[in-house]
Amino acid sequence: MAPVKEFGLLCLENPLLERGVSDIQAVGDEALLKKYDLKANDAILAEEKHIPLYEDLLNNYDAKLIAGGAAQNSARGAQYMLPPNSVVYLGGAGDDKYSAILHDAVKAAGLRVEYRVDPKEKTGRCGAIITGHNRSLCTDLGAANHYDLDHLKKPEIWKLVENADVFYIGGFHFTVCPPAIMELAKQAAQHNKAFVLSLSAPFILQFFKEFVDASAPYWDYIIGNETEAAAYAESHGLDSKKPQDVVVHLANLPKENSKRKRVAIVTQGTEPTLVAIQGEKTVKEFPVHAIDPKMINDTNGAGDAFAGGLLAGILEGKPLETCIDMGQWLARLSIQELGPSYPFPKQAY
Ligand code: 26A
Repeated sequence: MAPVKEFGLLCLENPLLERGVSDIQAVGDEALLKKYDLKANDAILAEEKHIPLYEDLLNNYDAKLIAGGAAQNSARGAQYMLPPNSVVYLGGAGDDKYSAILHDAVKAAGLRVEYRVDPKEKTGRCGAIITGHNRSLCTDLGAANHYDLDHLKKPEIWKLVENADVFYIGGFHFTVCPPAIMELAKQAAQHNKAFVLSLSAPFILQFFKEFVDASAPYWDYIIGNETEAAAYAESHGLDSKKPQDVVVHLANLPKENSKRKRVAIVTQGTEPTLVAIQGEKTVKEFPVHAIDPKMINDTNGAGDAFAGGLLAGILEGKPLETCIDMGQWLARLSIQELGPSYPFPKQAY
């Protein structure tokens, strides 16, 4: 097999530093959800009332600081499975001690980041409250919300774009800079590169539908979980919300680059992953890599890890079945760690 091209995978989204508390103090966590009016299983943007949460987590709940941001988790995951210098990640960060922590974390993971550094805004924050298998994520984007097209078009960044063969966009970026997403989408279609998008969260499909739809013709791979598939069906008025039907619908939406058949993937927690290919009626099912529930530490970021493994396979030009399996392998590793991370010393696929 041909060696993997340096920085062949380019990812874009919102770098965040996570403050995570998990189950250890189950009662405390329930109370915390109530205090800030958060659902046990959700991912939302912070409102005014949520802002004190971040200090509260650090001061009163012994929260751990963890590198986060969904696509940055996937980028670290893909790099985990690939030769050194395979992945580069773009997003907006501040010039503060929190961005320094992020830099250290990604350096340890071997991930190259090119942040747009905002001199005034704080690095983005995410409160992660884990109760059982639920995770409540509350994000204050800060500097991540200021990513812009100017950064993407800087000659040294654009060179990275032109060099890459695979683009991965976390759907959470639809809240930030749709023009940057579209720029990468068009670059992919023009040069027959792979454009991979994750739907990220139900609220993206509710409130950012027009941007999602504008990018749809460019999707070569579209990834979502069962709740995102249902949210897509709801916001688009589909007859069926069954993931088996939604995945076929997604695969067969109109497509710009006819040289690649679209692949749509819907994960369903411990249930089999569903895969539909454009033009094919049958939905393929791939069982997850089973794990003893006692071994599960934290399912936050399982979907990000899945995307990371899948992306590593796509970049290496592996068959689709292998790409899916690589995603499930990495997800299984990640849920045994605290937060969206991967075990060291490294394990080999
Ligand atoms: C714009 N929003 C809400 C977000 C996020 C986010 N990453 C980017 N943008 N909200 C939560 N996350 C990340 O999702 C991961 C789990 O899938 C969290 O940082 C968490 O690591």
